[in-house]
Amino acid sequence: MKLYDYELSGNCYKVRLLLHLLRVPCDKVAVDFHPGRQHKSEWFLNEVNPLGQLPVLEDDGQLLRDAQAILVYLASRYDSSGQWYPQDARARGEIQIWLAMADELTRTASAARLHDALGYTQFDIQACRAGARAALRVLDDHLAQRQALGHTWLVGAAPTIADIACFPYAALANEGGISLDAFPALRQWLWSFRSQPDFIGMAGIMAVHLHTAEASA
Ligand SMILES: N[C@@H](CCC(=O)N[C@@H](CS)C(=O)NCC(=O)O)C(=O)O
Repeated sequence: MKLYDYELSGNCYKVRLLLHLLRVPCDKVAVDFHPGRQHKSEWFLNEVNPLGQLPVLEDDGQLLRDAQAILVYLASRYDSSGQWYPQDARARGEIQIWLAMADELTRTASAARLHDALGYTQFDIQACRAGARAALRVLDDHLAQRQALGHTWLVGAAPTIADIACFPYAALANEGGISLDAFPALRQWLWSFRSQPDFIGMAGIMAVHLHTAEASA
């Protein structure tokens, strides 16, 4: 298995995270997204992804693009526990809502981050930030209702690919100039997500490893 990957991409990170959680070994093909723009090269457009986007997964000779599609594929194929993409029509319908939301976060919060961090000045930064805040408001309202009922995750009793898909660009929103101060339920969820025992982070997203006094002594 091969992942066409860029270290600083939140969309690539979601895939790396699920691969890690499922203990699926995968070779990484580093694509020079910035400053090389290798994802727009003839090679990449012709042989990897005509949309010129990362991530792309290659497994058993099949090329899969789109982070959310890859999460569905990996969980369906490699998660024998069924936790990450449960076999339940209602849960799957709800998960799909948040997979679509993850793409909305890519169009808004991720674009704002590319603008601020990598100088992608072609984006309308005010529109990106406004769109991101609207998406984060929907997430925060949903999570506030869930938390009031004693739930932690977006769907069901355990984390699913819905949480993985929405997590990175919510966690990195500040890198696009978007404060999370107005989204307390979302911040609580980010903390819970980062506190999972098998969690791995990326640049800008740290794991929370809670140590007892005994463990760290
Ligand atoms: N819907 C796609 C969007 C992927 C995406 O926008 N990836 C970024 C990197 S994080 C990219 O390749 N951007 C280049 C472009 O859109 O031209 C997904 O979820 O994978």
